[in-house]
Amino acid sequence: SDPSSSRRGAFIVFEGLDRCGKSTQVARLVDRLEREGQKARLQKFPDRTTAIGKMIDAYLQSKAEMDDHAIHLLFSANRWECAAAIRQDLNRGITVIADRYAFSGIAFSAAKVSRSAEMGLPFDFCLQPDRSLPLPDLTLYMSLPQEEATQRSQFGEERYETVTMQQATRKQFRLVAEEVKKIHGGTKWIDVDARGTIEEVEERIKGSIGVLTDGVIGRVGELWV
Ligand code: 2DT
Ligand code: MG
Repeated sequence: SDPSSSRRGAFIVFEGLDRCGKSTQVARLVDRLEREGQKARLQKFPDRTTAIGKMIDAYLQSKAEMDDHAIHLLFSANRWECAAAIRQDLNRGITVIADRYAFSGIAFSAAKVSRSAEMGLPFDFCLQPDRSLPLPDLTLYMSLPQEEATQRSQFGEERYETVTMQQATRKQFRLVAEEVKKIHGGTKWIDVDARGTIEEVEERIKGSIGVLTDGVIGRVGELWV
């Protein structure tokens, strides 16, 4: 029998702070794969098109207020409502490229400084709702020094787009990376230098992904399990 039939699509996640070039690179990668005749699709998180996504969108635009725990759970629920389709596509041989995932969920929520306490939500609390979601085969963390991120362009108007919040989130992303390496091993998370031109960064990403987009052998794993 055809050995390639046992391969499934790869689940590749892009993470990073605002203005690191994530969305540009994700779009270019999906374009390239399609040009090469591979089956690939983009999955944006938050997916603002669903009913839950619309609540998240209102919150991010400060059109709605919400308890920190409640919005954290909505971000996770937004992933859960897409989880079955991701798994199904992977098993059909489609490479799924995600623009943000559970790691943004943890880093941003844990970075919040509430008025009542000097800390964000407890790290463990932030981790739990995403437990057993599809496990990314690779997470590319696009790493950009704060000064360079600030130079690239002004932040937008959305909640979290402040230097204070970005710096706190940067620290939490380090802890998230440690957790991924501890639970899932060192090959699942790669820091990519996001400095330089779009083409330079694209080349680095291509090198990090390697042959993953040719397909993966083995079942889709479960996050934090
Ligand atoms: P975009 O600018 O990429 O649309 O993200 N966020 C994202 C969270 O706080 N929790 C999550 O689970 C996810 C996926 C990061 C909008 C903002 O939402 C934050 C930035
Ligand atoms: Mg944004």
